[in-house]
Amino acid sequence: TTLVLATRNQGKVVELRDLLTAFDVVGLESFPDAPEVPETELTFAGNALLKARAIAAHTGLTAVSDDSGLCVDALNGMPGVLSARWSGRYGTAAPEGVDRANLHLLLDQLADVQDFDRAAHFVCAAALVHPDGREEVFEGRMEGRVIRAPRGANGFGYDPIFEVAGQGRTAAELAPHEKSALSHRGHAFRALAASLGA
Ligand code: ITT
Repeated sequence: TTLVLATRNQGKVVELRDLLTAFDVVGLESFPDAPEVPETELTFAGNALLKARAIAAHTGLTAVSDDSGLCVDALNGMPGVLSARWSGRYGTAAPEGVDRANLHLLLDQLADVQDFDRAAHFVCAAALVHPDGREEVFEGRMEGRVIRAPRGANGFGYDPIFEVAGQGRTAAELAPHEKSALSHRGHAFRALAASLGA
């Protein structure tokens, strides 16, 4: 099966290629005219479906997408589906700069939040849309807490400030295979791969 990765986030692409080795995977760089899809839904699953449907329709191939984010208990689940757009920088600067701005905004917002109240979890919705219109969504989740200063150089996005439950290390301190074994994205995409018989 050929799968088109309906994402422009390079941090995701690296992890997804590793999770989908059983398939022939092509990236959006092969489709320069692919549409930008506004994320107008209020749920991870809704946004993931919007992205995969648009790319399946454009390419005529089976598309997979990832909508993900960090939900912080002390912020009533925010930034959640707004995780990429939280700082208002999205699309206006290089992705690493946007990630850094988002991460520091979150640290600022949690500055007065006590250690015991810093629980958070990542969510990933993995959508699978076939050109004939069949579609499915798989969700995965990873528990942890937001620490006070970044640690670690791996991964992307909020990884350096997210200490993974039971690990004593941030997601950015895990090796890539360790992160995938535990992560929201790993759980969601292993289920997606299994549904395709991998
Ligand atoms: P596409 O829509 O093109 O896939 P995007 O970057 O816009 O890319 P999202 O809307 O799903 O993707 O935003 C995901 C946000 O959640 C973004 O700010 C990420 O940095 C963050 N995020 C998701 N998974 C993460 C992970 O495993 N580690 C750290 N941050 C993560």
